[in-house]
Amino acid sequence: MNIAAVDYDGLIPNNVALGQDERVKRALEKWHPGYINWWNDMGPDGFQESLVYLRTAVSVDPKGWAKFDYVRMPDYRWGVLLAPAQEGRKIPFGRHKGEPVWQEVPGEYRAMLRRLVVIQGDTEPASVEQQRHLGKTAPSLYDLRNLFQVNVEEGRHLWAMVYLLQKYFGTDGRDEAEALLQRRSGDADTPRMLGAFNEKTPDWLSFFMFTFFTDRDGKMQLEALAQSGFDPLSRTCRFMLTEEAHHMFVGETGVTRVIQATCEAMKKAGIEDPNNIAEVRKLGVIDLPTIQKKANLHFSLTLDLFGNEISTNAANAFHAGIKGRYREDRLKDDHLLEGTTYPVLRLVDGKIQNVDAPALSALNMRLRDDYVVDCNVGVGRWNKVIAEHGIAFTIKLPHVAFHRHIGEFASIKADVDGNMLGDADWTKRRGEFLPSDGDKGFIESLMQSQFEPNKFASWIASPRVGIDNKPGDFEYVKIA
Ligand code: BYC
Repeated sequence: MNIAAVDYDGLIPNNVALGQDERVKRALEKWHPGYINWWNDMGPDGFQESLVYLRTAVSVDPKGWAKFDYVRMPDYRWGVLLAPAQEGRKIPFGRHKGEPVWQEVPGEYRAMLRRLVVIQGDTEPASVEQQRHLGKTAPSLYDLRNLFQVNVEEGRHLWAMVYLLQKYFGTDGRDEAEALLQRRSGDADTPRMLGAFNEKTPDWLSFFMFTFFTDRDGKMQLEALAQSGFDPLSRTCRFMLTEEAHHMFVGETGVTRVIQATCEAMKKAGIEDPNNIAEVRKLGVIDLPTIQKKANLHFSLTLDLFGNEISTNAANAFHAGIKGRYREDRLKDDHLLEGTTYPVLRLVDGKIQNVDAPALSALNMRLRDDYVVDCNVGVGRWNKVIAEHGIAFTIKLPHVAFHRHIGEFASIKADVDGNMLGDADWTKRRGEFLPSDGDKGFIESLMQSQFEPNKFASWIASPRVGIDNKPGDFEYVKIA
């Protein structure tokens, strides 16, 4: 079969020859109604009958894998798509380095693999749940469409993980697939597994920050899993990364456009001081210090997703050949990491200090460091826009010890520069670093829908180009 082409004949589009795999096909068909019920209950609120100009994967050929058309979201063809197999691929790291990749789950690593697949799977529906109320306050039809594109693709990523569970993990996999539809973001009794996925996404600036920062964690984790010696996981993640790129585009350009609207309005009104918050807000745009606070919040929440600084889980997963480093295949070392060290920021004698730790135990940190580098590239592009307007303000990522709930720094309070604060100081100064109730209230007051083609809310600039090269007045969503 031609792996690049996707079979659209059955209920579940796929390029994994589901038609010849009766057991898995039946299992997925049985899971399908529960998924659609979940989508109808927890997916975008109020737009299920609207026609949305969405891309759907029709191939896994990197040169042309998607087609665009109007679709009602519940009719979106969620499918199972794996990147093509690389012939002769070998396990790239760990104790099995150089052995042929596994096509079945090795018994000894079953529990570890299942846990990773379940955690990855859990984040996908969680983000859809977090974003379900945003449609009603979209700043434009263009943005509304992008939100829904992200949502349907996160739904597809859930399918990707559920396929792995159903195909390779027997009864346990089936139970885990069910549980993925039962947990709910923010629910007191059955929350999603990782902290950041139980937070609210209350407004569009949060959505853009989330897709910039948290989807980028998704990219890093998927890149690490794409290196896996378990080939079906690697191929699944490789194709997910193709879709993920658009999500980060939505985040990066979204925040850029917010910054641009602010800078343009300030220039027009002759306001030079970015800290003149009251005057800037009167212009119907979001002041730069508040944008900084939102970045502080979403960056710090996302850092928690990298787990503990020193992690036996991470060491075991690497040693086993299950989860690699960011772009492991491009790194030039022995890919075993035994006896080597990696510098990790830790809390030693009450001070934040760099300590050399065994490289295997420090893998979460290595991935987090790569993540911070990647974030800074995007932040640099935001700052370029501010500089082009001649405004003296620079957005900075806060220190990694700031506002943490997982790992070394969960036990302390620190400011955005990494200076430790006592509880009283923290309480007093919290509003300097993180959005205050007043900031939240102001942002909320701006969140009014703008559903006329080619019109944008005051607080966000129009995009440079349309999706699928459509002209500015294109009706990206036909609201029903
Ligand atoms: N919240 O040894 P440690 C995405 C737990 S985003 C709650 O450091 P490890 C997306 C941990 O589970 C990417 N608990 O853990 C983005 C463990 O508990 P148990 C999602 C946490 O395994 C936007 C214990 O603490 N994918 O795709 O080294 C939209 C010890 O911790 C947290 C993945 O994350 C936390 N934040 O690292 C849509 C990839 N952190 O098992 C989608 C798969 C740690 O001892 N996951 N704990 O009871 C992993 O690779 C790892 O499990 C983690 C944690 C990086 C999450």
